[in-house]
Amino acid sequence: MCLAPQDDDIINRLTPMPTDYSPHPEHHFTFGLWTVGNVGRDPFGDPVRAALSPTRIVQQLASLGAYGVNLHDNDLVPRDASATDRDRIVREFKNALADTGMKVPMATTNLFGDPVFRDGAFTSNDARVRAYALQKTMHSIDLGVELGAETYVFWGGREGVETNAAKDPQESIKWFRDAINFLCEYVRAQGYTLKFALEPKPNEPRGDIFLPTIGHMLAFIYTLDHPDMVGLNPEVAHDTMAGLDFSHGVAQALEAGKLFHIDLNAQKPGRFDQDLRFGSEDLKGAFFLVKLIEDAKWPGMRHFDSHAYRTEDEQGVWDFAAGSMRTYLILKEKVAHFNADADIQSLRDELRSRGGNPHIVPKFSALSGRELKGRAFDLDTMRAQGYAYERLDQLTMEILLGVR
Ligand code: GCO
Ligand code: MN
Ligand code: MN
Repeated sequence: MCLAPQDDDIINRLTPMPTDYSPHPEHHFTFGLWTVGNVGRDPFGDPVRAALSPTRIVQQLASLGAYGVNLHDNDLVPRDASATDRDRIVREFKNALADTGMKVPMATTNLFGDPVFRDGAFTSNDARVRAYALQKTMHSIDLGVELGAETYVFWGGREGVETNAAKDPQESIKWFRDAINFLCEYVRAQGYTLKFALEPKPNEPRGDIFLPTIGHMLAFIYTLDHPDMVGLNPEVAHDTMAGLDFSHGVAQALEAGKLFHIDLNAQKPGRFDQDLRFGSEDLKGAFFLVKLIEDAKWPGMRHFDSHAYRTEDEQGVWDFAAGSMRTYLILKEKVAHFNADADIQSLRDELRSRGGNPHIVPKFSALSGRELKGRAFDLDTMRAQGYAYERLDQLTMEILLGVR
């Protein structure tokens, strides 16, 4: 087959497609207060932007078409706020939510900023720190539920080591398990319907973080007392930092019914945690991620855990936010093109029907085992045949490049 377009294709291409990439609440786009609120501090430099108030963030994101905002306890209520201050801040924030219709679908705890967590929270060597981390998380869960959160994220950025002389890694896993079990019981005792989403990351800020990948976390979940309450919050950048194919990890979580939340951003491999705008690196990876999520009709939140370049002023922050959602919607449209592309689909159909009956390897029985042992294969033909993946990938690239 050649790549020359048919007449119909040329006509289709000349007819402008109705394109509307404007985000709306039903797209379920969310941002963290800490993401658009990022002031551009880095290990080498001071903040470059003024802090934005949570109410301003809510109003701006609502006007851009987002569904909601997510938060750490201390993104909203400062660490040293009095009880009266806390109530006032929460009241004002709730008013902004009510005025705009914005939701808070996810909440989480800051278990990394306070120097008390320098050796971790649930896995600190100091038992008092482990207890304080539980206390802080219980209060933060109450806040999240008060704001309507249905998912509660655990990102253990400080749960790790720089030197393996510091901790017994088996004991650390047990401490982490004890903490999650304790908090599951707390949620049940309060009568909350909250689900937990664990977020793996291989390193940064710790030299090495425990439970570093989706696979590690998934295996860990099944050792918990209430595995049904606990799933995953995977993040593009984190698996990319580990050199893994993110969409494969997400697929495994989806297939297990454990994709409870997702952190979308972009990242160059082999770098520090960049938190780049979704789709701005590895466009093909972003495309196959959107394809996976959209084809599965996954109902969850499309959460952007990323921030504007440090070069930006406030306008750049809103450009970043609008761009994140727009890129997702453009890729969603590309997915529809891919799924409707006759050449691509016929190649895929041919691949899937190759070898005849897809159940050619039956469930084991004494009979099927005996039959398979005796079957003759035409190995020469099977060895000689190519898979046309070059052509398939080129067609995919041409969709992404906008010429198909
Ligand atoms: C990171 C993490 C965090 C978490 C956040 C919510 O690399 O810093 O991705 O942004 O997602 O703390 O739990
Ligand atoms: Mn991250
Ligand atoms: Mn994250």
